[in-house]
Amino acid sequence: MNKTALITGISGMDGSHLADFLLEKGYKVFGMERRSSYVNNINTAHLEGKITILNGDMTDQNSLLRCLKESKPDEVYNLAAQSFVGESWNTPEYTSEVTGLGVLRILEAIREFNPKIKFYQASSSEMFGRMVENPAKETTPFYPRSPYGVSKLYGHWITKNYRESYDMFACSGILFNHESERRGIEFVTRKISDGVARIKLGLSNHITLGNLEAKRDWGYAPDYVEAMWLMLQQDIPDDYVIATGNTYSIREFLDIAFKHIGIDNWEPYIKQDPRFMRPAEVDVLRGDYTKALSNMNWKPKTNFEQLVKKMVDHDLEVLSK
Ligand code: NAP
Ligand code: G4F
Repeated sequence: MNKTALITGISGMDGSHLADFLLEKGYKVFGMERRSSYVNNINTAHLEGKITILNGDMTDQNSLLRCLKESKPDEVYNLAAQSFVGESWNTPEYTSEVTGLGVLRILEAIREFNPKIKFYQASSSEMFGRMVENPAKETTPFYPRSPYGVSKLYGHWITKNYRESYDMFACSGILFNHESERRGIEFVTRKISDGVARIKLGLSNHITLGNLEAKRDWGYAPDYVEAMWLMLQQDIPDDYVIATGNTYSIREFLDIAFKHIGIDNWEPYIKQDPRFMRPAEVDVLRGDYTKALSNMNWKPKTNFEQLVKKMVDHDLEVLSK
């Protein structure tokens, strides 16, 4: 019989890619989104009629229980979060409520409704922060550097705690940065691909950024949602690092993006603004996905250059229209 999945954060980048992936697998998909006066369906318009949308909020316990009752899922993927690291210094309490305590709320709802439901938690490489070990693996000690990273750490440990306390099938994917054409415009990769496309089309003459030296282990989101699903198909619930094993700076991202539109000397197009600098920076991230490869046969399919070009090409196409 076909399985049913409930995805929180359906309107986000990962939520929409995961829905595409699960529909291909024959799942019945429910997506939870929060209701507001403004409909954010930019990533989900193509899913209309294919999935069922439920309204709920990570800060509202009863709404989570209701979403479970209405969807009766076999698997829950908790992707909802205040996911923007920079914003987490402006709204640390709210970020903790949604990104940290929200995980506890949904675990409690599952425990009450049906503890047999398999649960995926979207943990983050931001939990490694200062990177005590490079590359980081599942056993590397955590050292978060933002209210977001600290909130994710709570979500990570409470997921492990519910697994151990109540024998629940609860897994955390410690995902390193992953991007796609559906990435939110505030994140540095999409800001660059959009900015570069605007420059190419004569719609702008600069991009304003913060720290160009930071390095990230960037993968492609559609590759990464497969890993989320694989974790819930294993015999034993466990936590996995999902990464590419490579790290590149913002400068290197800019270099490929600008060269792709025929500009070699891109520095004059960049303005730097302290508004985009962070009170505490994560200088470098790099992950070791050996465990995911050995246990689940997962590996990334898209390399850095392909990722950058896909994003720029997409923004060129969208803006040209
Ligand atoms: P995203 O595009 O920012 O999506 C976040 C989703 O959470 C959006 O659908 C958002 O809905 C929803 N949300 C926010 N606050 C909510 C609330 N109070 N109640 C219900 N829903 C709420 O993030 P993403 O990049 O797809 O990432 C998915 C998850 O993976 C997040 O938990 C993120 O922290 C984590 N993660 C991401 C990466 C990465 O590199 N992308 C790496 C590691 C971990 P609205 O549309 O209403 O705002
Ligand atoms: O694109 P970012 O905002 O992503 P960040 O902080 O790495 O967080 C993303 O990845 C995490 C996984 O490691 C996720 F958990 C999280 O939810 C999110 O998806 O910033 C990347 C780097 C930072 O070092 C930042 O300081 O880019 C630098 N940066 C430089 N200029 C900028 C800018 N970041 C943003 N957002 N905007 C800029 O103008």
